[in-house]
Amino acid sequence: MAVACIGLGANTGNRQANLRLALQGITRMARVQAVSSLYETDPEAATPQPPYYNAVCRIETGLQPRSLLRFLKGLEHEIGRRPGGERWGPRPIDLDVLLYADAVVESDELTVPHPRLAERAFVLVPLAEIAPGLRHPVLGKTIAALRRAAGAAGVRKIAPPGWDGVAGAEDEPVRL
Ligand code: A4P
Ligand code: MG
Repeated sequence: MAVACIGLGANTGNRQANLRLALQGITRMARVQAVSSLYETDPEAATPQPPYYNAVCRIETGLQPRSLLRFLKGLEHEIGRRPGGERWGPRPIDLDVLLYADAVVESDELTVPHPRLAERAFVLVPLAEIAPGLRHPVLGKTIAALRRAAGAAGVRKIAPPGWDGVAGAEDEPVRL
């Protein structure tokens, strides 16, 4: 089993519902250990597009990195994303493998840690909530340090942890 962090983003449709569907889907293949607050973020994009909802989750999974990516791509399709849109274009759901244990992967299909992780406030602000002490295996810096350096411009909290109803749900005591 390995601990991995997944970035979730959506900027079309019912953004919060799309992120929740993705988290529910992820529970089919992984234990969701923690989910960040929900944020609305200014788009990083070449053309004007709606603001994103972003969040990050920490999971424990038996899938290897490439299988995890393929599973997440299938989930994007289930939630209504179709291939062929413009790069960084508007999308109902985007699921990125941000970190996978301390693995460094570089192939045509998959780059881990995610190549733009270290400069994106919309990733680092939620990631620092749930994994501040994790160290970026290439840069050697903690997520907390990267988050401090990136700041939080354009990142607004919409809802505190618990918005998704998924994290730790299986650990809830049974109420009779
Ligand atoms: N790929 C390689 N490494 C990874 C990885 N670690 N995780 C490949 C996920 N995918 C990875 O991705 C294109 C290809 O990247 C995949 O087929 C996979 O093999 P995609 O999701 O199909 O397309 P994309 O998302 O448009 O491209 P890209 O380069 O992944 O963009 P990003 O970095 O995901 O950025 N602004 C705000 N505020 N919030 C956002 O969430 N997201 C993006 C997309 C741009 N601007 C944003 C946000
Ligand atoms: Mg992507």
